[in-house]
Amino acid sequence: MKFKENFLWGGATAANQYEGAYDADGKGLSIADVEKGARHGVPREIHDQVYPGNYYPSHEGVDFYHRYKEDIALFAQMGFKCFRMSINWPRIFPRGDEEQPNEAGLKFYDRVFAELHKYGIEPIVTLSHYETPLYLVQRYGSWRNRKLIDFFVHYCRTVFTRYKDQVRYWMTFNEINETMNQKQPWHQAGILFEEGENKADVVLQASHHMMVASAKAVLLGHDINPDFKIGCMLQYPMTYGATCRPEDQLAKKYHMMPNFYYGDVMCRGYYTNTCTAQQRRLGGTFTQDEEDALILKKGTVDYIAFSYYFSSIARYAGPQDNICTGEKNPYLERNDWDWHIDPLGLRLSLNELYDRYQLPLFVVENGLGAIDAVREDGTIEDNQRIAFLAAHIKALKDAVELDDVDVIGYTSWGCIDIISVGTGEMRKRYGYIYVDKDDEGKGTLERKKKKSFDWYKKVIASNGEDLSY
Ligand code: BGP
Repeated sequence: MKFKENFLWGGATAANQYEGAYDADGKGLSIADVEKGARHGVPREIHDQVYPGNYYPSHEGVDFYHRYKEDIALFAQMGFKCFRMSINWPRIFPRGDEEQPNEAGLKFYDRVFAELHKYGIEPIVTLSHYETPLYLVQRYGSWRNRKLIDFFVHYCRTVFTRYKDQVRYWMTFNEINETMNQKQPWHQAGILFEEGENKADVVLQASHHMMVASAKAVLLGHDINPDFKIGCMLQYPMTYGATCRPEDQLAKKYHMMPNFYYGDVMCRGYYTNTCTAQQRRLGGTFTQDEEDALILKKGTVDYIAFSYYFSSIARYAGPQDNICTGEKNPYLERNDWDWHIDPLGLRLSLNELYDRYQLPLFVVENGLGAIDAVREDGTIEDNQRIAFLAAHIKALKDAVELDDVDVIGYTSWGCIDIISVGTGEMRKRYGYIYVDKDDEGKGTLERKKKKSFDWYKKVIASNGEDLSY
């Protein structure tokens, strides 16, 4: 096997990190809009509203809202076949529970999709990428509440209908599995645990609602346009047992269970033994409506989109739940944010996912967050990024050519520098295109091509054959 002729090469972004214009043209607040900027090792503060005098990075992003033409023209120069973006949910439904959508918000995406199609670039759209309307969190308790399913499906119906001839590839919830992995699943599910609340119950209940919502969206989407391809989106944390001690391999299995929890339901259509075992491990319960089993069964996804940045190690540290992760892998280097650099881990991830689900895969996030220096002459020699991407694309190629894994496309993360989700920083850059903006939000927002720009252009032009640099 080789990369298919129509392999989808491109780049990926998310509205909350890219668009800005957080209150323009009737947009409501999303959960990202009340998150302050921070830095490596310092968690981002989450507010209950926008307080003057604070820096909230999403408010301006890097202003795609006003600069989409310039940016898309640059993507076209690189030869992008596709572009991953998200629709900012509260731009369409400012509170989230309205009957009527915000026409001005819809018009913005009309313009963006038209601009992409002008260059033959296929939009790949995430429906919910950390942009749950804040009002739904405050009024309804977010995904704890079953009502969110209807609000989400109504939003999906609106955008599916409006863009049925502009968008073919959709994905429902970005990194849905992080709902179970995070201390506070704020980004994924709009949830901060309340005092006295049973966290396991909340996570299982919210996850159930999100997975039912996703399945309903799949069914509805196929109804509106049978050509739609609707995927789930997972963060894939490639994990190695710390040693060949069998207990460490068991620790690896335990570490992966929360991730397969979502994959199994969304791809296979039911709570598998991995899921029920994981529910028991967490010690939580949740309620289901009678119709849910059938919806989950029928609304399985068409493909699996996933993000891959690094690998981890799991070590067995006592009975069952006691897995210790976070160890450094002596065989791998790390980036400035301490993430292991592991291209072979991508090939292994592709194999593990394909072996388990036999569904087409789409690598929708991968890349190196690094500090880029602009030289006096204005050039940016991001050699480290090129080396990272070349090695990862080579691993992807091996998965396709040697392991016969079915892959639809590859969109590297942050193809233009955008706000980091983890820290709100700008200096953690992923792009082929530099944006003049710093961690305090200052800068001209001017765009500049980095050295990787021409390199990626060559990769795309050769359909992944020429990775040389
Ligand atoms: C993923 C998110 C993205 C993106 C990426 C990089 O988890 O889906 O939104 O931001 O991680 O993370 P960061 O921005 O913290 O470097």
